[in-house]
Amino acid sequence: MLTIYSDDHRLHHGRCELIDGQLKPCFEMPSRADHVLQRVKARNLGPVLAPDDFGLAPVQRVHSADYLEFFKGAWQRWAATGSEGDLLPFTWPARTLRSIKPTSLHGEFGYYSFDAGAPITAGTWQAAYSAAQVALTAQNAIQQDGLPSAFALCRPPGHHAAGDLMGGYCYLNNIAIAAQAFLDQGRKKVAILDVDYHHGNGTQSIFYERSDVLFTSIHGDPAIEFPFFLGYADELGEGPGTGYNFNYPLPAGSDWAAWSQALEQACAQIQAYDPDVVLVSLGVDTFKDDPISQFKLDSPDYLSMGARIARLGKPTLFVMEGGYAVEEIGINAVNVLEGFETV
Ligand code: Q9C
Ligand code: ZN
Repeated sequence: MLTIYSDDHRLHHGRCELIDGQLKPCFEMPSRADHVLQRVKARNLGPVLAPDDFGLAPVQRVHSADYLEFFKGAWQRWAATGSEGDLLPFTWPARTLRSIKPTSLHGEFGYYSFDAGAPITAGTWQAAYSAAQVALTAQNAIQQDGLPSAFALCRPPGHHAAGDLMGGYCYLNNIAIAAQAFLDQGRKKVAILDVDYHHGNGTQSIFYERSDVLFTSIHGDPAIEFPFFLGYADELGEGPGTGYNFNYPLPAGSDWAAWSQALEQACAQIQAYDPDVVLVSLGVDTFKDDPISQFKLDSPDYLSMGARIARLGKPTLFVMEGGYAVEEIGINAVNVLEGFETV
């Protein structure tokens, strides 16, 4: 399988996040991508190529112009104040407040984010831009070159980012950008399968009112898990999108036996939809030793996951999302890809 990868991910390295009342080093760190790349090479998965540059137009198909302008310029505005720490938001337009856009940097950041988990550093824009290009290059390999599958080794991840919101370590929604590119290039129906431990709230919201993108997600029950405010089973889409959104929230402690049952249901929905292509939000934070998650998948389970996805029989684009057990992230992610290729 072809892998697309850019060293630019290294330009994004947040210092710390607030977790359990303490500031701890960011779980979403550069070594994550390094371990995945290392494993891709160790297993001879296939060629590794740098991304092409498709520019901002395909990114603008998913994210609003004002959001992109804010994100692109935020670090310069912050640096101009003489500040050296990461730029972090800390006030949001929650209930009883107005969803208006203030003019100050921190006001605007609150407007364009939903949590404090997406720090902006000097290189965050460039890293996120390149990650989107990684996804677009892998998409192009399937769409233009006719490859049956490809792996976009994106970092930072993307599935929590909505059209004009960052959060949950995500800035640009790489998989949504790739999905939209398929549609813009003539595909009629695409299905997204989100297997990250966390609900892909950004991806869901981007396509919630549309029938040309089927969104399915298996994740920790948002009643007890981030992102808390989206990802419930009764979210089925709206308007023309009604019946094209399926969430499978699972309890803490879910193992492969429980998880794979939800996968069967998601695959049945995808099969019934009969998409032209399948895109997989490949998070491996479902792993039993993940430091911020509560599922119990083991490394061999990821081979089975890949094999099941392959049996859908569709061109498939894998897009890297979460996974914070850094030592095992490469084994687990590449197991999905190798399991896919055994079918
Ligand atoms: N108590 C992705 O996997 N906060 N994002 C975790 C844990 C945010 C995860 C707090 C988790 C975001 C792409
Ligand atoms: Zn996750």
